[in-house]
Amino acid sequence: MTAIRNSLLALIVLSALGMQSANADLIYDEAVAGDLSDDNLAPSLIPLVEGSTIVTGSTTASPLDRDIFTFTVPTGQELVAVILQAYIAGDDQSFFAVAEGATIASLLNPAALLGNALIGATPGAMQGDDVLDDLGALTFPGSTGFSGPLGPGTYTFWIQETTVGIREYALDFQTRSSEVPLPSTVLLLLTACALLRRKTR
Ligand SMILES: [Ca+2]
Ligand SMILES: [Ca+2]
Repeated sequence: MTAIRNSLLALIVLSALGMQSANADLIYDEAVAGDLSDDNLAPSLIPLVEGSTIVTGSTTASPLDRDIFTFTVPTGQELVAVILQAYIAGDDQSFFAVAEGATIASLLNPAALLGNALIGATPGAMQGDDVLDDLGALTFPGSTGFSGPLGPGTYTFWIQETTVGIREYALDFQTRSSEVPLPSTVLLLLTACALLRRKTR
């Protein structure tokens, strides 16, 4: 009976830890981890966590500093929002784009992009707004376009200031599980607790 009780306790602890990690934030800060790649064929690799993955950095047109990074949305998850958490730029805006895959084949051909937008200055794409829908709606024609969340797969993002000055940004990439709803986890915990109570009587 002790073995069963220990197993159930381990199950409860592991489930609780799993719930905690699902809510943890991950932050990639250029000030700590270094400038994000300028190379569309060799983007920086960002580890993605379920919940919030925050990428913060800066971009300038001169000297040129474009920031290009890639991550994979795992099976069973989806990217539901990209919040422009911070944007310090006065009244200007920056170019933001996404491509499918671990590279962007061309920075000159919009057909290489899944989505593109100018973010930071127009209603709905300002600080505090979700800009994922703006990417899908396309500021510049010629890219694929999309609507709704982005499903499992590898994506490469590109943010770049194209006029004078430095643009400081923080983007919150929000993912959630598309397969295991929270009530199932709660149900598992309740079942484990009920079994434990019965076994210890
Ligand atoms: Ca940068
Ligand atoms: Ca860069």
